[in-house]
Amino acid sequence: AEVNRLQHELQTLKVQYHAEDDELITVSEYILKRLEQLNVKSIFGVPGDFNMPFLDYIEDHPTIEWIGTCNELNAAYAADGYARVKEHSIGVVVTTFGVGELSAINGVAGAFSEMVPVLHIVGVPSTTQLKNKPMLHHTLGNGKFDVYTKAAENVTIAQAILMNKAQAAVEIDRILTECITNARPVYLTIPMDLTSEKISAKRLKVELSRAPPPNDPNVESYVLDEIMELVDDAKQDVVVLVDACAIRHDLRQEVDDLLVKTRFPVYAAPMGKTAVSEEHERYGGIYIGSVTDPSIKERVENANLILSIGALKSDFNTGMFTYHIPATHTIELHSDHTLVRHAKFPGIGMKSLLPKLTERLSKYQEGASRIPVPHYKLDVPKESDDKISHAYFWPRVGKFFRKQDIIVAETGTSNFGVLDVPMPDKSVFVSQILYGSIGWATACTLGAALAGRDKCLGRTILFTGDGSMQLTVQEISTMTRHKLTPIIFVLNNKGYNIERHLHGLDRKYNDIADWKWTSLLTTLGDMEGKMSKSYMVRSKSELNKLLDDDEFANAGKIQLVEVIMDKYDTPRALQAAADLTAKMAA
Ligand code: TPP
Repeated sequence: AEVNRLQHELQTLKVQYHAEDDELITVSEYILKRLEQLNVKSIFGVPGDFNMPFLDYIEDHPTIEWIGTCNELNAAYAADGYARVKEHSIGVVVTTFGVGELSAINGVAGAFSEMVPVLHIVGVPSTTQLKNKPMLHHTLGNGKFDVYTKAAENVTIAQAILMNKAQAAVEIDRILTECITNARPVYLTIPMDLTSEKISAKRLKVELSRAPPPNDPNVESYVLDEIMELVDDAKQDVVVLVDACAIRHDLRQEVDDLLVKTRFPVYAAPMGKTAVSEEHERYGGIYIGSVTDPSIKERVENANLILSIGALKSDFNTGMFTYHIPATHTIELHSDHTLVRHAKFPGIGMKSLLPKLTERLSKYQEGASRIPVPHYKLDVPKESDDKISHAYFWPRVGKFFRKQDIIVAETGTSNFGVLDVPMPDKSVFVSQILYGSIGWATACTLGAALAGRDKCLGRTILFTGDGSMQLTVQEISTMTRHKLTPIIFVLNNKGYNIERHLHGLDRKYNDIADWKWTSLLTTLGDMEGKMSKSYMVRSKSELNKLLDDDEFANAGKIQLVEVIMDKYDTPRALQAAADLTAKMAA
């Protein structure tokens, strides 16, 4: 808290130092200017009478585009997807008071859970109305105007409830700084009458700091010595395990440097997939505790020491908590603390610790290089029938992936199936393994594709189940409207396959209504049928023919592939996780 206060003071002093002129701008312009500095180019949401005065400013903005979605939940999911793919930026969702914000809250909660920086802006009644509390539309009719904010407090790390213009800039900067330094959602309400109020633009001259609080140098140096001692004892038999927070806290470069300078073997947890290039010569595959491919499992668990970077130890991310690695063999680097065996060092964050550690560890390079890391690959199996099984499908689509593809996978068989598939260098894997709200992936794809467009990445490829897609399917129309060209694979296995394997294999509640999937694109946006193409594949031969077709691979239009699969067939990793879940519950 003290460090934050000092940083805040420093920021204020810098502002005063730069305050040679005092240009006035509106509160709305101030917010948009900050978002521009954070490299935001798309804002998602749904209009409402309480937010439209602010939307005018977005619509008139030269570089930020308003992406109107079909509902607010999807807007929040899209903002989450945008932030994940864009990196060094944030996702922004704008909703209206009550009805809009409550719809978005599940999406914001997912961003909280998975540590994604999202700003949720809510247009609220005027400051006079907020004080007098008349029985306005969108209220509960009981005069309680703060209920929605109270709900938001549970899924955001900072809130700014603007009630006057005097503190507006300071408040906006405070929550945005929290958002970017902690990689978590924040909440901002703008009363209608404040949108056009004029405030000083002075603070904008200094960009917001992304730097985490500095480590105490004495403690940091002690931690480094402790780690070095353990690595010595381990005789350089060290394995690096990289996870979600290495991506969220912007450590890709630092991790790459560590691998170059030490040549330690590296593995990834599911949520850390593609944090390190899966084509890296020291990359050995995905580690998921007992769910891991046996040859990989042994190499990780037999190492003398594990250097874990950015771990997020949720059930599905750890193979239902089955890491067979004793704490005495583990060093864990986190954004705000370090664990050396059983000792915890609060306030020692990995962003500044890791580069120093890398320098000191580089002396092990020669020894570590001698530890072999078999290149992880997944062959397409030979199967006697022509049905598209999971065992066949995932390695086969793996061959279709290219450098810089963005690969989005939905909760369900997709999330588990795709884990085993090696992905090309510079590809980006996006999934919601901890929060697991179905429907997320489809709307996330909208944001991911827009961020991919900003960054000139490759194709956006979505894998989703028929059940999940029924929750958020409307957002396909927003993709078409903005000329985005994702490839959408819908796995049609007649319902909730993952749920069948967890409980109620043949229960009717795990069945869903059948849809004509191949008509969706022309119903949802591409009415003339010129901007999209849809396919159904029922057999291995049809699948292969499609995936080998250059026109399909480079279509430059939105495409949907309905993949017909067996109702009960499921990926290896999902079966293993389901078995462990059953054991845990017994
Ligand atoms: N509602 C939400 C919002 N999120 C959830 N995770 C669930 C319900 C419970 N749930 C988890 S997976 C799933 C359900 C209902 C079914 C997914 O089915 P589908 O998308 O068809 O994928 P499949 O496993 O068949 O590939």
